Amino acid sequence: MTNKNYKTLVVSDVDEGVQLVRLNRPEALNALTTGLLAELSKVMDAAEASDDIRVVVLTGSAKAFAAGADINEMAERDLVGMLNDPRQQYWQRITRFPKPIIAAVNGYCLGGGCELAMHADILIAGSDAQFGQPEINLGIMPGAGGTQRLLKAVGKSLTMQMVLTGQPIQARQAKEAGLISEITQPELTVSRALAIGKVIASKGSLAVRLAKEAILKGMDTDLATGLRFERYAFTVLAGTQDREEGIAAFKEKRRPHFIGR
Ligand code: CO8
Repeated sequence: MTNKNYKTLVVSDVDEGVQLVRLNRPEALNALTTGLLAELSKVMDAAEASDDIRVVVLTGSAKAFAAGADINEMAERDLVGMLNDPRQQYWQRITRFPKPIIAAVNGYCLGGGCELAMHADILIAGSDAQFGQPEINLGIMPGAGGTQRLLKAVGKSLTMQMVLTGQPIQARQAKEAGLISEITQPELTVSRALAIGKVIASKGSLAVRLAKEAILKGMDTDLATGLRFERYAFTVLAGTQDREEGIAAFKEKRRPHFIGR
């Protein structure tokens, strides 16, 4: 079953705690319009509020995860339009999403599309995927994290090469560089992402949330601050029923049943 209330997304029913969201602008290789980002933001609001949704899997089509920001729309925005760009709040919405996001990437993953994929916590890709920041070919540069998140994921040299030449890398190089964690056959990317999502969804949601927060904290802080946050988060979990259940289940040699408390 899918939700038909979106123009640019296909949102599937939640399955074992995982919601699949498919970008759906086939006429433009899923180029990201303001409307698409607004819809995605709305989906994120609903997913955050829902206890049933533990993980979101974000995907595109077989040909493209997303080929970037919509260039036609971008062309209409001048400097003032950019300063007042409503898309900033939508990107922020995705950044602040507290539950895990898995990007299942096939085909072109370029510009804003690559930046969107890098908002995910786990990226997996089909062997035919290609990742790039081609903005330089348009006389501009990445504007939604492409210089920063890519740098943290793959380091300075490859980031410079990708951003300054505009040339994409293939899935294999993306895996070697640490941008993605797994390569699959293209037709299996989504099912593999859903399977990973279901494993995560079976864990204690408080532990998942705090672990995600701690890892992201480590992306943009010094080690001592990151370790302090980890220690606090670890300590907070000592007060949860899920911790008691996890330890009891281990001792009783059974599967834990976590309740998110
Ligand atoms: N925007 C709008 N339309 C697009 C885009 C795009 N980014 N990419 C593809 N399309 C459209 C094409 O215009 C074409 O439409 P039509 O059939 O009406 O002519 C249709 O999708 C199919 O595309 P192609 O015919 O070009 O397909 P090909 O298989 O020949 O080529 C490519 C595929 C190589 C991906 C090619 O389409 C391409 O180079 N696309 C543009 C890639 C690009 O430059 N992306 C970066 C865009 S800029 C950006 O992302 C900045 C982000 C900043 C975010 C800041 C937020 C605040």
